[in-house]
Amino acid sequence: MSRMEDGNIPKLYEAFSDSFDIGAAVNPRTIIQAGDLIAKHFNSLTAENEMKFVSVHPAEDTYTFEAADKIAAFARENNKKLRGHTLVWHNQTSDWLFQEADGSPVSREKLLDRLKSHIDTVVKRYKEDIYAWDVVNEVISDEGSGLLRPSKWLDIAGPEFIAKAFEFAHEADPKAQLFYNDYNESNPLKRDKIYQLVKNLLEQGVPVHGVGLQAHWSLYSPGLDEIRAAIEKYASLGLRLQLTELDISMFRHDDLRSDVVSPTDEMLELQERRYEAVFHLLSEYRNHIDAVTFWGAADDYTWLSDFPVRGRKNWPLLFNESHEPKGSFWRVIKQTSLS
Ligand code: HXH
Repeated sequence: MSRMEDGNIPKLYEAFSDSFDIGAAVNPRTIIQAGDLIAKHFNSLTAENEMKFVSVHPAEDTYTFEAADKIAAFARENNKKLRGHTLVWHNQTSDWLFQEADGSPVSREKLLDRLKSHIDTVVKRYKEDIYAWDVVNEVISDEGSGLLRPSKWLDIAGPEFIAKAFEFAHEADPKAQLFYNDYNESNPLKRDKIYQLVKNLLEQGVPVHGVGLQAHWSLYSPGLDEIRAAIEKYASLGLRLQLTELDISMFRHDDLRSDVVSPTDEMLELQERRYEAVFHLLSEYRNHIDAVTFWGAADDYTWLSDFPVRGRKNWPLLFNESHEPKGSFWRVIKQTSLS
């Protein structure tokens, strides 16, 4: 794509300015390698990994904010909104948090004290930058009738760690919008459990303001009817909704082939149709949805090129490996007045 041609490409976020913000997950490499693309097309950013517990708080007395600060500075310099991701999670969380110096488990009280201190430090640091936090990520179990996923959080603190996290975050920044965030959010069984959790929190007066639908989808699932039903169910709680980590994988979740080295024409065409249908649906629910954030910017770097098959490329985003708009980009733009 030459610089001249770039002038004819509408800015993605401007095309959706009547509907919702358009975000991208970024990291210190992508803000350099794809900085122009990110600055042009997205008006909201999320740090892919750099604000997670293990990244900012590797030891009890050590906070490491360099990478997160770079992302916050990039957002500030380019007038982008910033979402915080994530305060409480069972992954990418430092082991020290759950242990005494001798390796024995900490008491409930100590774990909750540490949680408060972590949330206070991180949320206050980015108070001027971050308008919304994913406070609790992925605590619902995928299968079976049990509500909460087994975790050290649950073992040590009991289910109240969830409400506590929202309360601590609200105390640290009363203006921040606080989200519960999860994947498989459109699966009916998990959807109903997420709904139940958030409803219980609201009934207890816990400060939860939104549900984040991660939206790690594929060409094949979930169905549009399931996405619609999930949006309606979460919206019925009176909360704001965001798609927080959207990507559309070329592979079914149980497709573990490792010999596909470039997207086939069929994959690209199915993806175009899927993105068009998804954004058509999202536009219909724009009164409930405040932001749609992609989990990446362009296909040259996506976490899906390592998950679930290490080293297998995937092409889940709207811009190709050369940062050019894909057919899917134009189908998404087609939903808007800028087409
Ligand atoms: C997200 N998890 C995280 O929120 C984000 O922080 C990270 O950068 C990328 C993705 C999504 C996810 C959840 C579970 C998972 C893989 C990805 O693993 C399983 C998925 C299905 C069934 C079992 C495990």
